[in-house]
Amino acid sequence: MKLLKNLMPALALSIIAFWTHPALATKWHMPTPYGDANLPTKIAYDFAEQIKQASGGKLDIKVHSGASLMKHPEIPRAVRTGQVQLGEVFIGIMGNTHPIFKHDNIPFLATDYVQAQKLWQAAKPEIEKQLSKEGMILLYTVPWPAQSLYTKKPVSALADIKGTKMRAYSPSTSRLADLMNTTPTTVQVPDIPQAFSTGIIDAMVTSPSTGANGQAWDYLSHFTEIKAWIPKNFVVVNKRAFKRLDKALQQTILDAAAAAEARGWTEVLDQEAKDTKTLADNGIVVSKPSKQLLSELKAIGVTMTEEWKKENSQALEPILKAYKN
Ligand code: PCA
Repeated sequence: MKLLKNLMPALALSIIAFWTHPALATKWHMPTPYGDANLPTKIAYDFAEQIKQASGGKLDIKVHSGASLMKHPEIPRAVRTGQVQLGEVFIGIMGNTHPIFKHDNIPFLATDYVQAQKLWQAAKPEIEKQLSKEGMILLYTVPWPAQSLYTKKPVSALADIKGTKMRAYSPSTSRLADLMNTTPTTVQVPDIPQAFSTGIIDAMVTSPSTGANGQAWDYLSHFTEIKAWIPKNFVVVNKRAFKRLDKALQQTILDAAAAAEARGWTEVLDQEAKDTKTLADNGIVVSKPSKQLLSELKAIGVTMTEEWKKENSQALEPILKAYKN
C-alpha cells in the first residue's frame, strides 16, 4: 500500500505526460522552485509559450512554479529519472553531486555580470559533461541579482554577527556560514519569513529579489550590499525525452532556450535595481559594506576558492585558469 502510495504521483505524471488527444500534442511538465514574481519563473513561462507557438501546439510545456509539483531538492532526480521531462534548479544545490556545481556559490570569485558570464562560459563544458552523465541536457541559465547580506542590525564587521544563525541554501553557503562564525541552517525560500519570525534564522545572504518577494521588511532591518556572488538557475531536460522529439522540435526548444538565456542576462540588472529600491522604499536600511567587512569576507572567499579547487583540481584548475585569463 505504502509503495503504491509512493508510486502514485509518478504514475499519474507518466499517464498525463505524453500524449493528449486529439492534436497529438506532446505534453511536458516543468517544475520550478521559485514563485511567479521571480525573473527566472517569468522567463520559464515565456520559454514554454514560445515553444508552444513556434511548434504550432505540438509541444505543450506546463510550468509548475513555486515548487508546487515537487520540492526543490527533488527536481534534479525527477528530471534525471524521467519522472518529469524538464525542470529548473538552482545550480548551487547540486554542489554535493560534483564540485563543478559549486562554481556558482563561491564568494568573490565573480562579483559583476561580466565576470559571472565569463565564469559561466569557463564552467559550462564541465557542467554539460556532468549533466550528460546523469542523462540530462542543459537548456539555459538565468542569473540572480548579486547576493548580499540581510540582518536585524547594522553590520560593520563579522564580529557583529558572530554566533548568529545564518540561512544556507546550498553546501557552499553552509560552509560560508561556518567561516563567518555563524551557524548554518538550511531554509527554502517559501519558509524564510517564518524562519525569521520564529528565530530559526537571524541573517541571510541572498538577492534583493528574494528579500523583496518575501517582504523582508516585516522581519529584518538592514541590507548590506556585499554583492559577493551571482548565482544562477539552470533549466535541464531529460536526454531521452529530448531525443524522442523530431529534429525540428528539438531545434525549436534550443532556439527558445537561447532566447531565454539572453533575456535573463539582459534583464537581471534592472531587476536588481528595482528590487533594491523596493527594499529601501519599505524602510530597510540599504548600505555599502564597510572596508573591514568586505576584506574579512574576501579573505573567506579566498579560503573557499582554495578549498573548492582541492576537491577536484584536475577538473577545476583549468576552469579557474580559463576564467582568470
Ligand atoms: N534567491 C534564491 C537563490 C538565490 C537568490 O537570490 C534563494 O535565496 O534561495
